[in-house]
Amino acid sequence: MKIIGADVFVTCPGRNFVTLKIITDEGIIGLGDATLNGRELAVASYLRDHLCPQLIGRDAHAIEDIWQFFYKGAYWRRGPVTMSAISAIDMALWDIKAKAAGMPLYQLLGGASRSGVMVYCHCTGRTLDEAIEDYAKHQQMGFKAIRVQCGIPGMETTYGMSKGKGLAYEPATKGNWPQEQIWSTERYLDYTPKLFAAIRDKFGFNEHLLHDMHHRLTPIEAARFGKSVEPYRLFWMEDPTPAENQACFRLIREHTVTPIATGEVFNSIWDCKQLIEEQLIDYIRTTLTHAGGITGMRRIADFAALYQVRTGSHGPSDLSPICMAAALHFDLWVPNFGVQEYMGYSEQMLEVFPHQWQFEDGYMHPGEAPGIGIEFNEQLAAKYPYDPAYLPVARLEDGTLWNW
Ligand code: KDG
Ligand code: MG
Repeated sequence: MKIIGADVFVTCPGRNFVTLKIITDEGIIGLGDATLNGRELAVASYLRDHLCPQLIGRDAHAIEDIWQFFYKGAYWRRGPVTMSAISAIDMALWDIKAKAAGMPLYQLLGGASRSGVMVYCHCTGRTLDEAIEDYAKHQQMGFKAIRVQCGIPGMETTYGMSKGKGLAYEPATKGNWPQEQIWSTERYLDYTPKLFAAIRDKFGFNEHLLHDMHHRLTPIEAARFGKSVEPYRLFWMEDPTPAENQACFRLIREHTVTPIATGEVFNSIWDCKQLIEEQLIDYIRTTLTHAGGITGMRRIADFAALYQVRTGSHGPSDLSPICMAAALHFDLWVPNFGVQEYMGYSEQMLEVFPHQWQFEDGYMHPGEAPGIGIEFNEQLAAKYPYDPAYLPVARLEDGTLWNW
């Protein structure tokens, strides 16, 4: 089966998504997600100008060879732009292979290891009371795992805080420049344990409680945080400190048993190596869209399994529904599955990407359609052209640029 076409679409049905469509001479098409929030056009160009022309004429079944060709063959390895492009190609080719086999992708990977995929949702609020209200809403929807974030007194806004009551969290702002936000570690460290105390006090310990620190703390601050929240038994604390220097996590580990998740910004197995090998984390957050598609993620998950590290893939709504659909197949199969993030999508987004997945009582299932079970409505997508938007940057109160 030969590849005869590869098209790239950048569409904004509320958020910018980069979609790759691979066409074969047998009429089977595959879809891949190449979205890199705030850098969409760079990935679209990498695909359009460099990789797509080199796909034409290749055997669509040769997934591993194509992956290796683009990974090793560029000479310049890794990096988010390169790896998002490779990931989209890989996802689209697995979609094609599974469609050709007449099977849902999870069957091709080895079959289901569980009956459903536990997903965690986002609970947010400008205040603690709003967060409690939002938690109750998500609990009623059946979620078994809930991430909790809220506004912090003395800070105008913070990571994970919704812009208005009842609104879903949206970090990016439209325009050509990132918004600047002020961050205070001291205020955060003092206030956040009160949020967990209030949630556990009101709702008990029935749901898994998760929290994202979004790379804001130093290792010793993260250690203090993890230790101080142990009574609330978090499922995980996410991205406690930036992970470029992986040895930093050792200090956190020495002080707390609060489980640690990291890796949403990683794009290869090499980014995870020391963290996994030295058992410095409990959950690896790499995603299909940024860490090499099914081919890259399968290698990371198998390596992680040796050290009892489980998967907890990134699944914000700034990755397209194509990534979500494929992730559910991966999650249903992967033996060392932990949890899957599911932020959800607007009606408008789901109209552009009609999907097969189902949600019931806190668990999701990718459905039984051959392939990854997602479509792309090109005509509708064309009505929503690219609209520049950027993630914010953070500064300390004295103006020093910090980690957002
Ligand atoms: O584009 C950046 C977002 O995907 C990220 O901020 C979301 O941290 C995130 C999460 O855990 O979902
Ligand atoms: Mg995160």
